Amino acid sequence: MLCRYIALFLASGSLISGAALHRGEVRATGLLPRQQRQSNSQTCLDSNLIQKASEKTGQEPGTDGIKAGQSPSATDNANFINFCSGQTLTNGQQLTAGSCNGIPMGRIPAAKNMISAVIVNPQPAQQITADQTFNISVQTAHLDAGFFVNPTTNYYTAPQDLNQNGDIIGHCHVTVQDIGSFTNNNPPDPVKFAFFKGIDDDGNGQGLLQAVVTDGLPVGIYRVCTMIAARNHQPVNMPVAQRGAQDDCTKFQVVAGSNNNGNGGKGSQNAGNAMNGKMDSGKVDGKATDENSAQTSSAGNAAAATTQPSKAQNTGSGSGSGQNGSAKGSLDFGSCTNPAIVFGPGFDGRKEDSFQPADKTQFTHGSALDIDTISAFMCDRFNDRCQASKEAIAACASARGATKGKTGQAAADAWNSALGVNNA
Ligand SMILES: [Cu+2]
Repeated sequence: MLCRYIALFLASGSLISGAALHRGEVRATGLLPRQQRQSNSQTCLDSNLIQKASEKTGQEPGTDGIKAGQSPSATDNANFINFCSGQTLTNGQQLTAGSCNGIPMGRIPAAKNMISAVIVNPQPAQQITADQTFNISVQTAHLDAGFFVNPTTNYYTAPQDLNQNGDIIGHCHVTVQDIGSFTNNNPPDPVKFAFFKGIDDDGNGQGLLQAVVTDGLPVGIYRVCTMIAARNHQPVNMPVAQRGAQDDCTKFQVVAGSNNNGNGGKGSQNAGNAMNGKMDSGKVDGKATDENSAQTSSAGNAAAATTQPSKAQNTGSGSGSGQNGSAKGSLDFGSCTNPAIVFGPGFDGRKEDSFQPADKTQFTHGSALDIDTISAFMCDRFNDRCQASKEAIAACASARGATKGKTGQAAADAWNSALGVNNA
């Protein structure tokens, strides 16, 4: 349905392209019956929403900011509402042959709400053992994470939107590609990736998001990047061009066996060979049509796998004092990846602040007003469901001790830092 009488609204009175008219219909005359106007109004652009800037190329003499070398902008007097006319519409699908999407960009955050991210794990050049489950962790700021629409039917079907704090509502993807060597100067083929995951939860509730790479990766040199998105999977739009990036990438190495040091060079040499055939190893076939295809189902089963992030793999980099989260990864939580507790308002519809597990999938417990209820439950889970290590179970008990006499956020902080999942 296209608006048939939009010309009425255009101050300039300019005509809409003939394509906007239904075949056989008479061009709008301004004499349409009232009833018909009302039924059409949903598909008409309000006249006060027309952005006049789109009428100009930006290269008109005397224009602000004009410089040699700039391109003229395409123009349209009606917000490009019919831009996709005659083309394949995206219409909610991930069309590998390409398409045209006519959905508006939506709400743009203030500069103080711009998204930023850093990959916490793996660290740059970190060596990870091949074929062993590990986590990709991303600390984000100003992303209201955990909002992830159906990627099969609603890809790009709605504009970017903001929450009540002005932060973009959406989620983060992580994508891992084999790059052969740390100094590879060839852009990797985006169709090929070794691991991909759209992270559909809000992690620890404080911006720390995780994806489990179940059964790890083959030997190789890899690049991992974030691709932060609004709710309908579109790349996020920011208010100013000059800024720090919203995404992060880092490069790391996957090495064979348990030997950590000394064989680094060998590992990189092997990587070149390992690269061939990796993509048809069955780990990932680069199926690009389904957002969370390759790894979502296995990530969902990660409860059955063992996660051992970065243990003994930090080659003397930073176990320094007071380093935020320095204990991270030093405890083996078994199949449970995120034993953090969060404190705040609105859990389970509560008005008052309360505690709850950051990951309610792994720790299936509702909110509680006292941390003890949650922490006791979680320590039980360490035992029976997560099958955490003895050390982690002991740490759980002492983390409960650490919360004694504390309330609110201080109690949650004490718990999280005792378990090395503190990232506030
Ligand atoms: Cu997505």
